[in-house]
Amino acid sequence: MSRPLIIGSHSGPTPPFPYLMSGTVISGFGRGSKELGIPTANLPVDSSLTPWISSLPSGIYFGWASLRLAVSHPDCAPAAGSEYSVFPMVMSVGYNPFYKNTVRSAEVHVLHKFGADFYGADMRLLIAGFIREEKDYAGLDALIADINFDCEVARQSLVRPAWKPKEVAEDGTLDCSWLFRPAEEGRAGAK
Ligand code: ADP
Ligand code: RBF
Ligand code: MG
Repeated sequence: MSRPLIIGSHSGPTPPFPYLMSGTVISGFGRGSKELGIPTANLPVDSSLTPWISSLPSGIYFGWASLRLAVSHPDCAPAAGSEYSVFPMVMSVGYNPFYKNTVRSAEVHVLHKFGADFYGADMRLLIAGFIREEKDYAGLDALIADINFDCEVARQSLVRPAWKPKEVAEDGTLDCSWLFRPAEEGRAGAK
């Protein structure tokens, strides 16, 4: 079934978006997603850290990921005056019906080819929009094809000016200052 490549209004995210989430990158299910070409950085699903997470519908989302990478990390390229490097992302929240998980997970595929892992890094997310519900599939190839399509949706949707992360929001641009803020101020204002 065909679905749209571009999601959301040309004037930017609309309520209830954006959602802001943060956490430390933890180990996931260890299913070898990396070998499939789709590594996912997992965040704890913890309602004491992210109060709204239990009411967020399960599904596939897109937006921006901000990573506080060690200075020695090959991809450490922080924005001016910030410790955080910002990349587009796609994200799955839920029970992965294809794998029938019993625990709800939040996992982020960052749209960047990394030279090294970043387990333990502080990650902030700006979830800008909803792509689709989670699905079950007849086989792994169909799941991978759908995820690759999600990546293209994220790229094409986020390249529009009103969806790009600007440290200081200009007229009509998305306020993403939270993605760049110093570590100790990160939680203030998180929705
Ligand atoms: P796990 O089951 O532990 O989550 P994955 O196979 O999903 O293992 O790999 C996830 C790890 O791969 C991340 O925690 C991160 O350190 C690393 N990684 C490398 N490139 C990416 C990327 N583009 N997006 C997300 N994680 C990546
Ligand atoms: N798992 C599912 O069971 N159904 C899905 O529809 C689904 N969609 C995903 C979309 C994206 C963008 C990402 C990053 C993951 C998705 N997953 C889904 C989770 C996937 O099964 C998990 O990352 C596996 O570990 C990949 O092998
Ligand atoms: Mg993972």
